Amino acid sequence: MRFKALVLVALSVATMLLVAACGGPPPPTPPRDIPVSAGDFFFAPSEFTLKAGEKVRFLVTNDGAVDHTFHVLLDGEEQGIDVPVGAGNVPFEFSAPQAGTYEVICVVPGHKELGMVASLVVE
Ligand SMILES: [Cu+2]
Repeated sequence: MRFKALVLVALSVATMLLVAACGGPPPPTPPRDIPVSAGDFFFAPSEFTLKAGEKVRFLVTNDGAVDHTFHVLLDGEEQGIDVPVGAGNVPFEFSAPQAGTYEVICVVPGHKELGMVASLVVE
């Protein structure tokens, strides 16, 4: 009788573990949205803060009269983000692999010099 109870408990525990294991990994967390205004000639906000490895989604809206771009650089090196910002809202995802102060610029000639620079601080 005691052995039967023990077997039942063991089976119950095994079943619970099996059910828990079949649940699979939790669904991925959606990226954090960061709205950005690209105007003539600025980015607003002009500073962003995120964590290394955090997935964010920039929602860049061109609020100016001319085309702009959104480039991310670290120590002058392009980080694979080369987004033209024409009319409308341009969403794209970004994840900074390492901590540091990245630079966001518009590469249309003259725009960076006119103030299209933002700082992206990755902690
Ligand atoms: Cu621009």
